[in-house]
Amino acid sequence: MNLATFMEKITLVTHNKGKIAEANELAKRFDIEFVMSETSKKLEIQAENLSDVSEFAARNAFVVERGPLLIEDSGLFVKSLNGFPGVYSAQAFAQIGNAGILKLMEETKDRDAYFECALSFFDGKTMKTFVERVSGSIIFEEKGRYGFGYDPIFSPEGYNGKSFGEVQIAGKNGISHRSKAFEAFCKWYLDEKR
Ligand code: ITT
Repeated sequence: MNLATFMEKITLVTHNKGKIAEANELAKRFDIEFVMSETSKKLEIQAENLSDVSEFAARNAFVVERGPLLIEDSGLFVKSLNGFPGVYSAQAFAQIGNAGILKLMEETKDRDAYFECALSFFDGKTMKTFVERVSGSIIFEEKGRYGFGYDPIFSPEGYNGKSFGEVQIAGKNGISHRSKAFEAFCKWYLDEKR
């Protein structure tokens, strides 16, 4: 007899394998698996907040996917930089990277920052977006070999200066912006299906 649990598969349109890994580690307890789309691309518009970016991208990807999908847009918001890189996080990471952010903050005492995640589900009719944050600070040097993006320079509240780059996926998922958004999505989705 096959006792394998039935896993619900949902398309996540992203090119970022780190996002898929974090989302799947979290979603396994809901018997949900996120599958990277091979057919569509996330089209990112320039907007003032992450949810506008993710909702636009979700509608756009649906034209190709023709089925239920998720898009996730995240960003790092640094208080002393007036919220930069924020909605420009992907471009800033590509252009100046973690070293560039640290350089911009060399003389800065106020290190407050947060990560935000906007996760949008769209099935052609229903658009549902979950926005979550994790607060913390920008440390003074890159630390750790786990995670991706800005993880080596961000220390969440209560971590005593340890960066997200120094913890494995399960640890980051205990408090991250992404895990909170995906958890809220999984609960909502399973509830909707009942
Ligand atoms: P997709 O757009 O294909 O989903 P991406 O990596 O470009 O992948 P975002 O636009 O959402 O994703 O992310 C903007 C930037 O913020 C990008 O450079 C990410 O590496 C970084 N980022 C997002 N979430 C992060 C996290 O949890 N930890 C560290 N950096 C993160």
